[in-house]
Amino acid sequence: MGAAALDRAASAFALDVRAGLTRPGQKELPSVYLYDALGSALFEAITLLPEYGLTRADERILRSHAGAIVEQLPVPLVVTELGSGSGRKTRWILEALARGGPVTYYPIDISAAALARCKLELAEIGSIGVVGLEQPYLEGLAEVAARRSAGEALLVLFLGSTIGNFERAAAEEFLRAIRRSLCPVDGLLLGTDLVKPPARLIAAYDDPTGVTAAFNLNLLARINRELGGNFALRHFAHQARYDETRQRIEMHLVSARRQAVSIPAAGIAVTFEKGETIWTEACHKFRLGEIEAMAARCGFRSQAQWVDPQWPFAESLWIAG
Ligand code: AVJ
Repeated sequence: MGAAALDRAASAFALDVRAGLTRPGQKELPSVYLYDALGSALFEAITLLPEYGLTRADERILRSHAGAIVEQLPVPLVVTELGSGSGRKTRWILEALARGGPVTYYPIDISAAALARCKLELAEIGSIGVVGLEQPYLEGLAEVAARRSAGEALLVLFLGSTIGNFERAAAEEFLRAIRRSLCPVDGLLLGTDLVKPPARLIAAYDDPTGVTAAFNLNLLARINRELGGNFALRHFAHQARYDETRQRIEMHLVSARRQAVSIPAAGIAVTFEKGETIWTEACHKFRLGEIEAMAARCGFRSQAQWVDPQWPFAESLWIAG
């Protein structure tokens, strides 16, 4: 990132922190800011926790069904992914496609570091060209759609249940925006975590080793590092709640006491009551029928669905129809 872009990004963070912590009622911070370098490393550690089965389920489905998934799509096919992740899950799809000839893969991510790691991970697979796009998802997708040549179909990957971080209405708005970049015959492979017993979900988001707690608290540490804040991390505690009506996990940071915090670069001083929380993330869970209905409302045809038996998670292939 150039100096100007860096300033812009830093001030967007400052503005969002300011807006989220000064709003009346529930204080909140956008979950995208959980993923700085340390937060991303902590999330990678989360994916190894025995209690957090989501990422392994996602990868198991892709590994076992990559052939069947790519068979549903026309060739030649260009693949793009919203969020490059580590490239580990995607390799199964790319390898299946590469058996039929050279493939171009466009990971889209706002993190240059994530794109670099993804390139490295996929480097040794022959006949796959990796072109990283350091852009927000929809801008990157528009770019990929513009670059592909006539006669090439596009497969968009949106894995890991990242869609679950959006409020339900915003999720559909986002899926409709994806649809607008696509042509009929293009596909969207959407990963969604499914509803499961609350105790299992709580264990996944409040693990006994405290990795998820560290992931959550790192957001306050990031505010201290980047915005000069003076959060005392010891006086906040990680909390995972399950909201049955909204079918979602919510992560909060609970203030252990009445306290004041100042964040100079955001131009604010904030007070917290004892027990007051900052809401940091929502992870929506889905039912199978709900996913099909969502496809229809967003301008897609639900073509096929694969579910992991060990950890209820669905991979859905939608066709822009
Ligand atoms: C990366 C958004 C899929 O919602 O499960 C993991 C993030 N937060 N543990 C999820 C997360 C706490 C994760 N996603």
